[in-house]
Amino acid sequence: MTVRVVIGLGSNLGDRESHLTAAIRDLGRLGELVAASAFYETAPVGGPEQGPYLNAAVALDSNLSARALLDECLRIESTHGRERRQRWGPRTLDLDILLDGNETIEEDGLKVPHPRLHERRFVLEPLLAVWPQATLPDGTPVATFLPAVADQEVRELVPAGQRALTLAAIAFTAAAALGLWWLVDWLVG
Ligand code: A4P
Ligand code: MG
Repeated sequence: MTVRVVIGLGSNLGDRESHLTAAIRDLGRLGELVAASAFYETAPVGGPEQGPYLNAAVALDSNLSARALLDECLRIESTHGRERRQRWGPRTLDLDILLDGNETIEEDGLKVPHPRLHERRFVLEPLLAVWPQATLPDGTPVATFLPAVADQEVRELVPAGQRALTLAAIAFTAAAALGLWWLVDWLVG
């Protein structure tokens, strides 16, 4: 049976953007990629002193079991040189199954929904970007958790292409305004 799955991605070691971009491509092979969020620059939560993270999320429609998805996530992490030295320590790539349809799983080494999902803005923002209507298995809308974590530092990154377009639009508007002003000045004068 195909269900909607959300996987959270995080990286704060090496070329963070490349790790996330490649991992999104790999995750897309585990089902039908419904949506991928923007990247978010986020302050580390918990663990030792470490650099800022890039976080993101993808929504997939997949017929893989949660256990098979976890195995795939661990495999993808290891292709990105993921090492486990300390809990919540810096990592090249972390993939967490946040939601798996309406399933609740409490097994050894696999807990879904992700147990800390509701207390982390770096998880909630990208999750809601790919699935605004997401709910926990008990029906609670995920969006209801956001206000309580509003003080955590999370900044959505504008993709380079979009930034270039915005700058070009500003430059064009300024040039047009200047041209108009010059024309009016010339006509009146
Ligand atoms: N595991 C159990 N449930 C799941 C699940 N739903 N998805 C098991 C994925 N894995 C799950 O994870 C340890 C084990 O959790 C896995 O082997 C799997 O069997 P890990 O990735 O080795 O260790 P970890 O990530 O250090 O531990 P944990 O408790 O999963 O940490 P979190 O909760 O993922 O937090 N700050 C920012 N800004 N951004 C971050 O991405 N990430 C963390 C890690 C801390 N602070 C952060 C971020
Ligand atoms: Mg993890």
